[in-house]
Amino acid sequence: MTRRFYVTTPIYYVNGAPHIGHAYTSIAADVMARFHRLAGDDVFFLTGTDEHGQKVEQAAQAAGVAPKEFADNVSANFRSMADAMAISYDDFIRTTEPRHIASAQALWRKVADNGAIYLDAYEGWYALRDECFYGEDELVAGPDGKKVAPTGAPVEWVKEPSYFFRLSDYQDRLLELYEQHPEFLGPHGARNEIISFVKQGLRNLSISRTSFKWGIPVPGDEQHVMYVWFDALANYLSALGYPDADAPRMAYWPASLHLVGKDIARFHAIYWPAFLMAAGIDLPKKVFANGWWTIEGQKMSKSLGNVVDPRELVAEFGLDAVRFFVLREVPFGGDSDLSRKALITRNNVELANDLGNLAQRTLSLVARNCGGILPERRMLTEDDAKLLGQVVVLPQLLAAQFERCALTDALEDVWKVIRACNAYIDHQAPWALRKTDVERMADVLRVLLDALRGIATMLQPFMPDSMARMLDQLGVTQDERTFAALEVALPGGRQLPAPQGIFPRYVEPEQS
Ligand code: ME8
Repeated sequence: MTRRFYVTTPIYYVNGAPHIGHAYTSIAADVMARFHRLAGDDVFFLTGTDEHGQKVEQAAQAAGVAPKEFADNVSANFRSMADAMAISYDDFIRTTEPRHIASAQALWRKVADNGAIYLDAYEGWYALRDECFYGEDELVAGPDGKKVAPTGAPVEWVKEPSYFFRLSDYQDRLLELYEQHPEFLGPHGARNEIISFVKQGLRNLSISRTSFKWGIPVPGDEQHVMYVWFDALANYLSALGYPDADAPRMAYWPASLHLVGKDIARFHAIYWPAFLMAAGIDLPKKVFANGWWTIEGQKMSKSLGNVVDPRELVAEFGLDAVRFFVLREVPFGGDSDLSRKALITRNNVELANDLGNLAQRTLSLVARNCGGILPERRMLTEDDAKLLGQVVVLPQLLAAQFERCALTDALEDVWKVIRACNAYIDHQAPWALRKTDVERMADVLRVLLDALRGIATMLQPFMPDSMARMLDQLGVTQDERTFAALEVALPGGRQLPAPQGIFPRYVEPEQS
């Protein structure tokens, strides 16, 4: 039976332009979606924009445009960033769309009908930047001695009528969820943090605001708009057609994976499952939090002027070099630093040298010495079998790594094989065999071509464009690019196209 795989990115706030941090989570989710498609799963991949709330309203005011018009522009920018990064989303949800508004209201009604919402008044701290309520005990001293949120965001005292969600009723069930399903939340650091936060005791959550208008009206009480996080989290269901149980996309629920940044783990691992429990809806299978990027050692911020638009990096280094770098540089889930030097080194050492040269050397030997024709697969020597044995297990090995969101480890598994191929080609020296044993030369080249096919197939999710070009050069047809297709050897005799370099070395332009 085909397995369904529903993966989501956060929906991004439209209060500012997209940057490399946003692109990062989307690239990781894209790699997961592409991997599962190639594994034969039925994939639904959702991304989009989070357009309501006070933060967006204020950004629109500052720009002197109406919130909807502002959101239209920034949302289009996020979509074009996703397209530029080759994010293969199946749908792009916007929270200002009527389908989302109706769905979020239906979810609210369901939760309210089940008795989990009541009207009261909120008095407490709110951090606009985080769109988050904080308890007095969570605040810390800021640089000027003033109280700030644990994230460093300024807080203000808010006092207004509000609907509340009975979050405290769900404390035990949430702890049970983390306990019984250790795979629900990762990585370990985020899991431990959330568990200890919940163990300290959950307060009921204010889920509506009356002091501004830019939000989804609370059903039955138009004085209130929904708290932006209730609205935003509902996107994962609204895109599927909730509450229409017969909507074909509802078959994708529960989500297989919500990929988020570590800053918003709390909302996804506490609030979201609690809302769903209250509504009687199945819980997502997994929430995984990626780490944080700094730029040349510094936090990215508008005031420092170091906000990196991923499209600028792509223009300079190429898309696949950027996609590769962000997932290769640090174990997925950990924090990392984006530096030009590290990006160039990864590109030159691992892409241009380890992989690009291997392909180029092999393919040019085939072009020169075999007339560009794919040699037959014949008897394998022990060395051949050992190398190909490492390739054959890659789909299984990577599936296990993907299951635990270990994207960097998955790349390392492939690179081990690439390094083994380089050792093999140096040891077998097919260029020398040309003079002594032409048949053995053809066998060695065939082994290398098969290994490269396996490597390129497994790397497609990470670097779709360059691996498509590599597979073209290896004579692999479109139908032969799935993981399952690797089980069938290509028939010899195919004419391969003329080899062309795939990963150029990056040379810093001369400073004048
Ligand atoms: O939080 N490093 O939207 P947002 C790594 N609308 N990832 C980063 C990053 C960085 N420096 N900066 C941003 C919101 N991200 C809500 C989400 S979901 C129902 C609602 C990524 O625009 C990371 O995934 O602030 C983070 O969680 C997300 O962008 C926050 O985007």
